[in-house]
Amino acid sequence: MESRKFHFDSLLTPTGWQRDVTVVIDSAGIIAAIGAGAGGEPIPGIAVPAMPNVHSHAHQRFMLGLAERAGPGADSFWTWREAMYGFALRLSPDDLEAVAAQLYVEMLKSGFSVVGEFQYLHHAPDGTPYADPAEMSLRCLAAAQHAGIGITILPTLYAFGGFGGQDPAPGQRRFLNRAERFLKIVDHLSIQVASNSLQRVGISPHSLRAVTPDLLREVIAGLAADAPIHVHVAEQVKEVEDCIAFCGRRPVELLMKSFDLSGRWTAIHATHMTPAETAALARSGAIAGLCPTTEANLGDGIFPATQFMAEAGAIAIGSDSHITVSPAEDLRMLEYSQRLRDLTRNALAGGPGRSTGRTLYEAALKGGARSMRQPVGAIAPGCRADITVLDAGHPLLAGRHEDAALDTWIFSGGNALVRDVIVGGRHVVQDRHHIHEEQIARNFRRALRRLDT
Ligand code: NGQ
Ligand code: ZN
Repeated sequence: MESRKFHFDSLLTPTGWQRDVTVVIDSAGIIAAIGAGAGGEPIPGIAVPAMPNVHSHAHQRFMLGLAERAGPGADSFWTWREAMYGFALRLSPDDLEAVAAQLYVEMLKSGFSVVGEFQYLHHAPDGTPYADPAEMSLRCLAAAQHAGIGITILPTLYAFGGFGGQDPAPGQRRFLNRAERFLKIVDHLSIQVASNSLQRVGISPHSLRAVTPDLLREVIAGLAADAPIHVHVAEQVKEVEDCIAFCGRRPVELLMKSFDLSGRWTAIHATHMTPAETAALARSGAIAGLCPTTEANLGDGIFPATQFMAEAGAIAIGSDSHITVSPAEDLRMLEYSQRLRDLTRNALAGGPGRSTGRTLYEAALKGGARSMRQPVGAIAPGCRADITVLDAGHPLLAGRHEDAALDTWIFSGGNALVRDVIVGGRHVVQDRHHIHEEQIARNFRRALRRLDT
């Protein structure tokens, strides 16, 4: 790619809002300089760093709208999970690639620029590995490449059906690996991403239900020292109860006792914590990967965000099941969950006079970049040029500037306000249109017809 220059009317930098600025991007898609005044291609609107989406299960995109019907018995996370397994058993590699590409276009159009793909459909529907055991994760990389989104691929380590090494259920057969084959998948993906500046590799031990600490330690010993590690933890009350019955400790306690958590770790959900666990997780430097719209959809509970953020805990957001794909809506739901619980307003603003949207947006940028381990999350020299531009001409933004515009996006306008998105200097969403959206949508519809939903 050639080096490029874009001009923005209004831009959020680490030192605050700037007006009338030109961003110079080098041929590798990295920001070389930010300067005052005109020059370069004008992109009208309000520019902010694009948001990382740290938690995605791409395959779940294809069951949207099909799990919101009641019964026969009482509905719960666990009955949803059974339904999800049924869908997961049907996707071929071609289907997954088509579904993921469509999802990634939707992410880009909502203002995300990099995705953490927590990918656990490794094998054929009967549980037999594909000729290349990394096949399904490679399809996610191909989909990301086609869509032009950054990706941290996190192949999932999954070996057991419950705490203490229980046998897996038949519906989990596509997910299963032990250390040796799992590390082959990681190695193959590492070779694949080596020359791609938008892609990197980490791992995702599914949960302390699906891996034992010993198995996970064995795998970590075989990884690059800085590879990110994402793990689901303490999402459901039953999971907490089962963990206590198994070992006398709660899941977050067990995780922190078994591993030396640090900024390399992202704890997904961490919904059910005591105040002592909340403080300890915040101090550990691990990122809390929150998925507020999915957590609401699945009836998980409310993350203790007021305490966690007051203790300087790092947060990031993810669209997880993709029930909605929208950084604005996930941040809004996070804030509203605290308001509904505590009967307050501006629960997470972080101090008098501060904008709630700005505080949350900047926290999720910083935590998201660390969680993805990619040079994103800020419009500053040395960072990748991942930029989301809001439509200043939209009536909702009339007379709204800077923090008030950000708050209007997050609390009122949502995805409808996103006009342009740049990833690594490439202008992939232009005036609400993704450069490959027709072809990707065609492939997606074809896959859906094949799957006959
Ligand atoms: C998942 N989803 O892996 O897709 C999980 C459900 C489980 C969320 N936790 C399965 N939201 O946790 O066992
Ligand atoms: Zn998940």
